[in-house]
Amino acid sequence: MAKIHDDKAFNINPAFVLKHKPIKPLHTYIEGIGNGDRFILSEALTLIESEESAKKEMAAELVDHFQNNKTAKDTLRLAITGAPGVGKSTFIEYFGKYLADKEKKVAVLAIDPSSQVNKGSILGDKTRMNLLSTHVNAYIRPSSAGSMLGGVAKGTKESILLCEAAGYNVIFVETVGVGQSEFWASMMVDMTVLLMQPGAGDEIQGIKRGIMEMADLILVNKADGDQKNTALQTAKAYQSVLSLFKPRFSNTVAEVFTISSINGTGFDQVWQKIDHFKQALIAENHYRTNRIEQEKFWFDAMLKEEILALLMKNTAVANQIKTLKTAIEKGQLSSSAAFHQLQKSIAIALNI
Ligand SMILES: Nc1nc2c(ncn2[C@@H]2O[C@H](COP(=O)(O)OP(=O)(O)OP(=O)(O)O)[C@@H](O)[C@H]2O)c(=O)[nH]1
Ligand SMILES: [Mg+2]
Repeated sequence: MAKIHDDKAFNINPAFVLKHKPIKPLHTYIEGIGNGDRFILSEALTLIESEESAKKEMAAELVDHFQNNKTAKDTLRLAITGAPGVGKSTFIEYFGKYLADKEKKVAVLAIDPSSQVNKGSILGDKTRMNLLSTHVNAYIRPSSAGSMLGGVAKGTKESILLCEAAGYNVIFVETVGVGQSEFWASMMVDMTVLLMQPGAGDEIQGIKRGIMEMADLILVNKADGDQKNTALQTAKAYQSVLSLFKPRFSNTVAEVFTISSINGTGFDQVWQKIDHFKQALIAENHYRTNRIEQEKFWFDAMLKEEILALLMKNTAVANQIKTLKTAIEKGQLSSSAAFHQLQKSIAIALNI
């Protein structure tokens, strides 16, 4: 009976059961992922998201293994950004299906902001992607937004690598669409696609110039029904704005197209553009160098984020921080004087 109950729980709520599964030996994950086993892949991605040190270590070994034994070649990583409600999930679902029907192996790493509230245990309808999730060539993983680095689930970058090792060659990353998440997402992909609504100017859509500058392709979505002509005009307006920006890579040009995600209009043109973009990156060796630059960027980002957590593990340092904060609160110390004192303790702790 208990077995049946477990199976039911597995179907309803995969995250719940996976969290409690014991860690398997490294070779089981390596072989499973290498064979494209989705269940093993899902378990491995859960290890990446875990806060438990044994699981984290196993995840790091696994990521290391695939980083060093590049089985995946010529994959394409795409960030899909844009304001809330613009149609990111819809685009990924329909365009993903379009690619999966063409025998591309599509993985979707959707970042579900609502999972921060319910701890990633209940997948919202929005991230379920029913059409795509049942496709034999697709894999969908709504990440928990619980542990965030700059608005993007911390493990998303590693998750991309494992999906590629499992044979997926087009990876979509859907951003939360708030704050800095577009920037962080663009730092883990080869190409950034920005979706826009027909009609509204960029100030109305809350899209900042910086986000437009990061885009390699702008798609004015919902170019169907009454909105079709407006979408065409919007695309023209964005195209003229884009011409003011320098392309991100020397031999690429950012463009604006209109599409309808629900009708699939414009998908051929979008795919052609994406494929040309990738070929252009490969031709100039940007494809590889950009990914290496990104590795350096993430190392720095993690260094900044993690170093404080590491220091706080030293009791003397942690206690002094507490004491100094109290002194600042009482107006006895300025922040720079306090930091100066702290520097000495850190130097002792690190033996430098
Ligand atoms: N008419 C039309 N509606 C669309 C199209 N694409 C998306 N929509 C609708 O727009 C609404 C929002 O779509 P989502 O895909 O959830 O948008 P999103 O950008 O993922 O939203 P968040 O994840 O909340 O930021 C839904 O009601 C969709 O049905 C389209 O091409 N045409
Ligand atoms: Mg969405």
